[in-house]
Amino acid sequence: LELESRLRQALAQEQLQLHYQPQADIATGRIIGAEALLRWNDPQEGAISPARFIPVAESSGLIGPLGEWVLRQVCQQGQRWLDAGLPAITLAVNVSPRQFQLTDLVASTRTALAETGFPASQLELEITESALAERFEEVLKVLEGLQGLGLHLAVDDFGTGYSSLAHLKRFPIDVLKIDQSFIRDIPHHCDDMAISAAIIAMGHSMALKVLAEGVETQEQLAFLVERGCDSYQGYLLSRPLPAADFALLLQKQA
Ligand code: G
Ligand code: G
Ligand code: MN
Ligand code: NA
Repeated sequence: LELESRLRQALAQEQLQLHYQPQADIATGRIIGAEALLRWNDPQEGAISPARFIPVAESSGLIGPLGEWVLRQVCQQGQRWLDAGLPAITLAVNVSPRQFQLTDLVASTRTALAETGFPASQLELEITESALAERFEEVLKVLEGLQGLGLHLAVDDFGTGYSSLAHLKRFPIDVLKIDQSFIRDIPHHCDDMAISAAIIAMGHSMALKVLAEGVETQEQLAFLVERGCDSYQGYLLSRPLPAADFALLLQKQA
């Protein structure tokens, strides 16, 4: 079967899983959130990366129901953790630009929150910077609708997408996520250090929080601490974890 039909089946038969990558406060080192990342274990092929199947889902339109499934799963999981007495943290969900066009993102998010009881204030949607570069008025309307639900908005892969600062200023954004490509070569690349420092300073001057992605070494973390970055995620802290493992980690620090 083609990838698209297999993905359709996997979604229907609940063969998709979400893993959770911890995000920590830079000053205290405490876990304050997690990014939900899709995992697909195909019976024949083994693990298939979202980098491969998300584009297929986007071009086939399957991203609509798939995106709704992810939102609902994450809200349900988050509410279960709250019910189990785990500390309140933010759960971040990746949103594809196609979900803006194909679905009523505001309505499906409102439904996921209402049906699971998960507090909107603990949900964060990640929009890639490139998605913000197109159809300004349409995107603005959706983001304002999402903000009206009380959730948070993060710009994913920031620094790679050519969004204009004039536009960025008008979007109701809470967090910039520095793309991992700028973190990878710290402290060996002066340009990357300059870019990362500039993003932190710019974000703060716009009253945004800044999170660094892809942090793998103590040196990278030390640089980010020195520059006043707010939070980070990456293999140094933890890889994306199955839900049960993430819950154990969260419980340990409670
Ligand atoms: O987890 P990994 O690094 O393999 O993810 C690869 C890419 O797939 C990343 O760009 C990530 O944002 C994207 N991705 C992972 N999970 C989801 C999801 O639930 N929805 C969307 N739209 N993209 C996702
Ligand atoms: O595009 P987005 O930022 O959503 O993608 C996140 C991707 O980055 C996920 O696939 C995740 O598995 C991966 N990732 C997370 N932390 C690290 C890291 O420290 N190093 C590398 N190379 N990849 C990471
Ligand atoms: Mn992301
Ligand atoms: Na990213």
